[in-house]
Amino acid sequence: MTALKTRITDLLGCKYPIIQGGMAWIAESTLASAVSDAGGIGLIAGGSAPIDYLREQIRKTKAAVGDKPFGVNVMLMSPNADDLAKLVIEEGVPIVTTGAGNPGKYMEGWKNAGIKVIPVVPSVALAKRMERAGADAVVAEGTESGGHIGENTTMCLVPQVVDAVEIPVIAAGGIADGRGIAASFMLGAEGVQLGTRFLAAEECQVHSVYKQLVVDAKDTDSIVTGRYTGHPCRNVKTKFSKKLANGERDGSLTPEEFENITLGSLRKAVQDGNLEEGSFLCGAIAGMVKKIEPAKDMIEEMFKEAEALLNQCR
Ligand code: TUI
Repeated sequence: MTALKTRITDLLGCKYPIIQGGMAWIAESTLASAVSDAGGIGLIAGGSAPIDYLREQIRKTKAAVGDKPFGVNVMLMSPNADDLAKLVIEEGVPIVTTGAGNPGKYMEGWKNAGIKVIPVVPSVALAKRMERAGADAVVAEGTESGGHIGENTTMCLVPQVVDAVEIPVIAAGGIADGRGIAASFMLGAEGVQLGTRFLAAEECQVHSVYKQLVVDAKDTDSIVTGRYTGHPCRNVKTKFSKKLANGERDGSLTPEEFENITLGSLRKAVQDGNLEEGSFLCGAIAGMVKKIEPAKDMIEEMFKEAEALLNQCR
């Protein structure tokens, strides 16, 4: 069986049209290298750490993957986004994805440096703006995703973005197996981005408490908090996230108090497995993630299944 070839595999030079989500505090060189080595695109999360640490992560990944492609996600709400935008150019990073904002002011510099730029977008309007600004592709990310989310679902957003732009579209949000990949292709996507499934990769360095929460999650175990702050976030349901949701609902937490309590909560989840004060971001598909295994096994199994399903439709 041959791997699915699309404009995304051509553009990025990878075997499989799959990108690992640039999960803040989570996506570092060990996971990124494993995904890229397996034929996908591994991403390093930029924005959750000091520039020198990220430089080291980029160099480690480069050394591990040789000439295979990898990327960096630039989280645009990060206070060091400007420095990160320069770093990816200095370090010759081949692919940049962006999240949580409009990367317009960095586009020219990145394109002049030969970087393939793929903004994550939650709407048709932003997808069109990004195409006009010179994006090579977009990730259309549905509200099923973990972390900071938009409002529209993957099922509704992806085909509308596909219809609105000429550049290739990568689907994200609620995809964790070959069926999700095949469905994304049926909606017109030419690639997929997965975060939650890779939380359970052997190479993912999150605390074991975090991995176990994902593996144990059932369909109703994700919850969205923080809508009233303007930065809604999807998390695993825990005592902490339920307390936040209640405080938001009954008005006992002001948006400012909410922001203060959640400051640093992602680090507390990822590094300390702290159930009292940590935000364990995950997508709505966590209920389907049941096994901790190497990223390579996940990717190969998912594409075998997706290709078989898509062949049935030919
Ligand atoms: O960025 C993500 N997911 C994330 S970022 C993150 S770290 C964080 N920490 C605290 C507060 C907020 C984030 C955790 N998860 N996904 C991509 C994504 N981008 N989702 C939604 C957007 C987005 C939203 C608005 C992209 C562009 C946008 O544009 C607004 C504008 O300026 O037009």
